[in-house]
Amino acid sequence: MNFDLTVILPTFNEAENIEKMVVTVDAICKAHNITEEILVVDDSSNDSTIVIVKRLMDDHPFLHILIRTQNPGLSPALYDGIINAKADLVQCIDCDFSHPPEKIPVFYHLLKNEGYDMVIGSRYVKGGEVINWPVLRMVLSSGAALLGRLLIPHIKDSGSGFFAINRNILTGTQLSPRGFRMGFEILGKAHWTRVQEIPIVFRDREFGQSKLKGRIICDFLIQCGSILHYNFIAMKSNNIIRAWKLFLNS
Ligand SMILES: Nc1nc2c(ncn2[C@@H]2O[C@H](COP(=O)(O)OP(=O)(O)OP(=O)(O)O)[C@@H](O)[C@H]2O)c(=O)[nH]1
Ligand SMILES: [Mg+2]
Repeated sequence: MNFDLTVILPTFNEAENIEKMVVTVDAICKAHNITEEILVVDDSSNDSTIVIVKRLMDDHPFLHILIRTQNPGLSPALYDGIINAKADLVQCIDCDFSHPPEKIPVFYHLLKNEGYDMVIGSRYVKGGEVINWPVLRMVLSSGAALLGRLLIPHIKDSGSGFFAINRNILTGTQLSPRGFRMGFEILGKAHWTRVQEIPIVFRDREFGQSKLKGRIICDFLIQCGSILHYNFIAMKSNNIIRAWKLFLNS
């Protein structure tokens, strides 16, 4: 079967959200004539997430699951999902309704019909917003976004987990996925030409528990070092210079 789009749902213990996410994403795609694969990438959840997905797979032929047993983490899971997707156009979206699934057709249109390489759902462009975050979370996220802008200045929300790519831009790149910011890894290393941010309203999860840990800050700093090394020491990319030129010309 040919799929227009693969929607990746990364999961770790999302039993309270997974079924509703699958049903919602499918309804939105069907309403927009998008033939989608939904690929759940699970890091061996110890709740009933996997059981629920396997049950849903019986009557949802477009639903697949990848169960990972090594190197757990959101970015490594997204990377495996991108590699194993059946479509070249790939959408990543958190499985807790923090990212609005109804925006998926907008991402798809920009990739498919407008030829963008990457589309980012941004909390920090005009019209974007975060609802119900504690102050500390807001400060940490804004600080990370600012640090991200030192490397990729023309993108305001490089750390957003709600993004879509044409995965052909990964050909020949050597990514080192770690932490929570897979989109930033792609911006720092992959062969993109046209990237677009669209505003999204990010809502705190209603059900299930956050998997965010303090270690994520450390992971992000290591990732910044890795992108700097990739661009200026290994000389495998000139994305930082290109991003600065785009920023200064905008
Ligand atoms: N496969 C996999 N998915 C993960 C892992 N950690 C988090 N996720 C998923 O990635 C998405 C984002 O994780 P969250 O815990 O919601 O992180 P967050 O949105 O920054 O935190 P909250 O605002 O508290 O929800 C969710 O769908 C999680 O289930 C992991 O180690 N492996
Ligand atoms: Mg979340």
